[in-house]
Order: sequence, then C-alpha cells, then structure tokens
Amino acid sequence: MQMVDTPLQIALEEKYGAHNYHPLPVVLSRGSGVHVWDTQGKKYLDFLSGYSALNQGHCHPSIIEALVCQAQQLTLTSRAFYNNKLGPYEKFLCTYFGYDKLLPMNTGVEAVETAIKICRKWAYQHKNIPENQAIVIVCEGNFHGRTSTVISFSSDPDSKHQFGPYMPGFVSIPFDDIEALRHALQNPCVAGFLVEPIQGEAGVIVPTDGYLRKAWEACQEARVLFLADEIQTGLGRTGARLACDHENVRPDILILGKALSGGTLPVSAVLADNEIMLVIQPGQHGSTYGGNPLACAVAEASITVLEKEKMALNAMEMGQKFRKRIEQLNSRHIAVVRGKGLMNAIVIDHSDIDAAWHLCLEMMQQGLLAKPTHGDKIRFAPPLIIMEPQIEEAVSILEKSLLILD
Ligand code: IF1
Repeated sequence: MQMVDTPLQIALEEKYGAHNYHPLPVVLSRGSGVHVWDTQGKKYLDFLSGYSALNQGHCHPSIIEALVCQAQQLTLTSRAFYNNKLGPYEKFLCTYFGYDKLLPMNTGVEAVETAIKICRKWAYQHKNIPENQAIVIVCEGNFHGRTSTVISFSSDPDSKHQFGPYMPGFVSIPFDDIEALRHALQNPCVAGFLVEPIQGEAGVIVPTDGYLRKAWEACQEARVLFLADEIQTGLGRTGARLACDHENVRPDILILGKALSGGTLPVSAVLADNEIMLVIQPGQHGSTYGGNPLACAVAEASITVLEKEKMALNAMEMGQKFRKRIEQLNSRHIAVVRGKGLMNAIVIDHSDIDAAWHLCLEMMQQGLLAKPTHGDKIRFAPPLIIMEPQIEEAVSILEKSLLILD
C-alpha cells in the first residue's frame, strides 16, 4: 500500500502539538459541501463531518455570509452588557424547539456541564433533595465530553484513566435497558437522567424502538428530569429535527452543540422551561463567550438553512439508501451496519484488530474519509446535504477498499 508522504504539517504537529489524537495521515486545506481537499489538491468525500458539526456541509455560503457580516460588526460584548443579537436568537431557538428559555454556551461539554448544574439545583429547590445528595443517572457506553466531571461517569478507560479523583453523584446503568432505569429511579435522590438518544462514540448504538419514550415516561412518573444530549444526534442528523422527535419525547432539558454553528465556531445551548431554567440566577453561571453576537448570527443561519433545505428529510432518505446499499454488498468483513438517518456505522469482522484502521487508510487513498471508533467500528456521517450519486460513490469506494481485507 502506497504510504502518503508525511507533509510538513504532520511533522509540525508531531513536534509541537500534544499527542491527544491519532489522525489519518491526510492534511486538509479546503472544504465545500460534502467535499474536502488536501494540500496536494486531492478531493475527498467527508464522511465524518467534523463529528457531526458539519451537518450543513463545509463552508455553507449562507452560514459563512452570516459569519463574515457579523464579524465586521460586533463579535463579543461579554454578558456584562446586552447586545442586539442575543435576545432575537434566544427567541428564535426557543420558538423553533418549543421551550421557554435558552442558556448559551460554547462547547458541547460546557452545555452538558450546564445541564447537570441546572438539574442539581432544580432538585434542591423543587424536589427537596438534600443538598449535595443529588444523583444523575447516566448510561454505560456514554460519551458526553471530556471535562473532569463528565469523564467521572464515563465507562471508557481512555476517557477516564488517571484523571481522578472523580466527581460523585452519578449512577451508571446499561443503555437501552428500561428495567434498569426503572430500578435506578426508585432512589429518591435521583434528580435527572442524562442520555444520548443514540450513543455516538460507542459506535452508533441505536436503542430498541420505544426505549426513549418509555424512559421519558418513567422519568416523568418519578419526577426526574430527562436530559437529552442531542449534541451529535440533533439538528437533522438522525433524519428528524431531534432524535427525540422520532419517539415524540420532549426532554426537560435539551442539550445542543456541534452543528448548531454549522462547523464554524463552538456554539452550544441548553433549553428548558421556566421552572427549571430560572433556578439559575444572576452570577450563578456563565461564560466569557457564551451568547456572543457572532455565535448568535452563525447559529441562527445554521438552523435556518437546516430547515430551508429540508436537511433532516434528506438525511432520512439518504441514510436508508446508504444502509441498504451496504447490506447489498454482502461483505463477509462487515458484521453489522446500523444507524438512523445519516448517523451510521459498520462493525468490521476480521482477525486483524487493526482491520478497521487499514480499511479507513485504503478508503482515504480512494477518496473517502471516515474514521474508526473503538477499534472495529467505522462511523459514516456525511453532511446532510449529500446526494444519491455521492452515496453511490461512497459505497463503491467502500466496496473496492474491502478487498484489502481479503
Ligand atoms: C473528542 C464523537 C466523541 C458528543 C456528545 C457531548 C460532546 C460530544 C454526544 C462534547 C463530542 C466529539 C468530541 C471529540 C470526538 C467526538 C466524539 F462521538 F462525536 F465522535 F468523542 F464521542 N456529547 N463529541 O459526541 O462536545 O465538548 O466536544 O463540543 O473529544 O475526541 P464538545
């Protein structure tokens, strides 16, 4: 297999950058729609989409226009003062998702942390749980970010090992196990249940139909807040506005990030109704960049194009085609293909533990970028604007690349 030359950029990262990632050996310099180009001008289909932050595609013209226009007006005021973008943006997003209020943050994990803090405070004020006794139930196999609190309840050794001591107040249960949840909810100190509607990093684990709805009902019955981490599954990725929409579940706290900014800059948000959101009073939570005018302008444009271009519907249709075409390959090296909308993954069945990595290297050579997660799974998550010929092209590249595993 022809090894890609090690361009100067890779050498610089090796020498001067922390080694907290192991990227595929490709150096990208341009993106547009579903495509990216490397420094040698080679074109690729992007089937990772910045870990689902690029649902609208690379450098979407309307999002970039909003970014450039606002960047020339006002980028940051801090929340010490009002600005002319935040209020209208908050109204826009609250109306779109049907909530009373929004708390703007930046990265996804900051929004997860914010949701946990709000949930705990709500429990002390509205459920009379004794101070510092609140419990949040989480699922094994979860991924909610990389802060010290959030990795405290990770079940992934790489995310957690040697980062202790860990934050208490979390109980882990198996994902997609409604009886385990019902049992855990018997603890009167439980304040919330934090869940990804589909587990992304775990390898696109889609729960049994009806699980989310039953989990939500069990939480309502136990007066426990249902916290949906839709940072990766939201904003059209699974073929609906939110993954929770598939089961008519309305989270008590909705957590958004990634594609909220169309892959331009970190923008996240926590949405909830007044009883929950108003437990936070002035001076009790915040962030330097949270709610900055640039983020508001970009996020409003990102949601607008998502709707206008019916990206969720396209994701549903293209995802069905993608999974069907992969099943038709009947490859002995593909144990499972699973997903919803354009959040998909295959599980590789091969004696070589690095088979998925080698397959991704080969697909890269053939013009398709995707990355393994947890060894034998490869996630396929293209921008939601992808069209059928590009789905066909991707499957054809996968089919040719699988030959290296024979
Ligand atoms: C990495 C993947 C991981 C997320 C969900 C919160 C966050 C994420 C459901 C935190 C972030 C990113 C982080 C990145 C790799 C990627 C990822 F599943 F998307 F592939 F790790 F699981 N909730 N996911 O997926 O959002 O703070 O990063 O903005 O850390 O390696 P963030």
